[in-house]
Amino acid sequence: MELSFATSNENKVREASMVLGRYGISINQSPLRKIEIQSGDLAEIVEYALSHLCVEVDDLVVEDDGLFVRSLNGFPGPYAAYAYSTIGVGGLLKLMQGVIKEERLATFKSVVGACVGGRRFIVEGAVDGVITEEPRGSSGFGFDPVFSPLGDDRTFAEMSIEEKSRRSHRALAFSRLAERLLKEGAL
Ligand code: ITT
Repeated sequence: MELSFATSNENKVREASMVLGRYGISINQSPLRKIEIQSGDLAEIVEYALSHLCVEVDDLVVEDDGLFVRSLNGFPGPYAAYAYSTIGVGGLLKLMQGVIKEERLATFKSVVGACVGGRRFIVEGAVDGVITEEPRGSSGFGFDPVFSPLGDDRTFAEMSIEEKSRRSHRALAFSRLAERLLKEGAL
């Protein structure tokens, strides 16, 4: 089966493709874009986007992510894309200057929504980690150079895409989607 991913971010497609490929599902980037409402709740953003896109198309996927930094009371949360394009990685590190290692906890969350065979599916994945004191690595995208998942000293940007696509919030959400589709006979 083949799904279309309505996203402007080709890195997301590459990672999702690695995860879904393990289940025999292929995915391509769709030129359609999700309408993104302002909400603190990623699932609400995804549900709204699906409610518009799924009227016209089927076998479609959307994803919304957030980066929740504990010492910043959850900022940037669902505004991670805006924070990345405005203050960037450097700005985030500046905001966290003086925050000690033990208090640099953060969570990456992914909510993935799909309409397949006329049915809607919403799944989530989250991974806890720390915001490093300086950027490391050149793989991946966005905040990857400063996010290090708990239990590993490396940042996501120091891992291959193959490895990140086994451990990330996106990896969890897309494997959950594949499992739901298989379990509910939607493929
Ligand atoms: P869409 O077209 O799918 O919306 P986007 O990149 O704008 O693509 P989001 O709205 O979900 O995606 O924004 C999430 C932002 O969070 C993204 O732009 C990155 O800056 C950051 N982000 C999300 N997942 C990430 C990951 O795996 N690694 C690093 N940064 C990530």
